[in-house]
Amino acid sequence: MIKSIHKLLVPKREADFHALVDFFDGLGLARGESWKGRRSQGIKLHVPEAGVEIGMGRGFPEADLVVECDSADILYEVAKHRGFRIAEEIVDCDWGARMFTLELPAGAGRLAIFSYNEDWRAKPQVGEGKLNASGKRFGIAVSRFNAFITERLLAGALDALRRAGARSQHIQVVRVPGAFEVPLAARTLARSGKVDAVICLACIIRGETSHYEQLANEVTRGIGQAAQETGVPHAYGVLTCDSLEQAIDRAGLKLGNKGWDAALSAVEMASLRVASRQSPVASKAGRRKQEAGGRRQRRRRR
Ligand code: INI
Repeated sequence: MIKSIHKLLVPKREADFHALVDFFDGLGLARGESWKGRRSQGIKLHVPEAGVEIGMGRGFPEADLVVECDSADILYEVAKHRGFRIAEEIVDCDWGARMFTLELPAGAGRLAIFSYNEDWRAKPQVGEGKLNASGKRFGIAVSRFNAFITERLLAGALDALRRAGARSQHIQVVRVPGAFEVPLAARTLARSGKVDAVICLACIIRGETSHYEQLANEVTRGIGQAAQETGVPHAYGVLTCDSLEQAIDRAGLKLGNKGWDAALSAVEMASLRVASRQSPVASKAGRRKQEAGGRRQRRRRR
């Protein structure tokens, strides 16, 4: 499973390093994992979607990186305001977009920025979350039973959250004895008003219990009910396997990591903000805290 793709920029001077970080930060990319060691330092700056585009023919921008945004005109103003070097002025493209080009700091190449015109694609009104966790808070309820597996699920979930831009201090982990206790811990996290989504991690193995079906059904039902009743998204990262080998495969080896997958679902659902702020059962205190948190965030963004 491929997890990410990044354009690598390695300037020689520290000043250029900071200039590049400030540049992408200024364009609104989310700061992700960073490190500073003896030999090197680095930081990842994320966008909700990335990939490789292969094209041939005419009409492509001459750039080392291409960014699609909601409004190229707004970013153009931002770029001018910040004194970024404009290589090509903003123009209408014959493929239904507005586009301009910037010189990257430190001679690191060129960046083309474009947005499609409103009427170019008849878009249906699709509500869809983004894989951007910056500013979002997460709760993780994880079972200690089969810790050999669940700790791998937890590591996968934390890795996914950090890569999506969540900050460590915005992630609260609660450990419980077994899968059966996960729904209650998840519901408690959801009702605290301190999280935008909850991730539930556990591992139930058929060979280890005669009441496998009942346990799996109850845990699934309990997590679903906690989500419905609190209005806070709950991601299901519970492995139900026939054997330990199957569990190992789904916890980071051959078949990916279910903790990672659940965390990304939580990020997407958190960004959808599904009615979690109008939960009918969330405690009054929790609601007040959530509302105050929302006001603080809005003030910070302005
Ligand atoms: N808990 C698990 O998380 N996985 C299992 O496979 C499991 N088995 O096999 O029984 C399990 N049992 C413990 C259960 O979740 C509760 O913690 C326990 O019954 C106390 O309430």
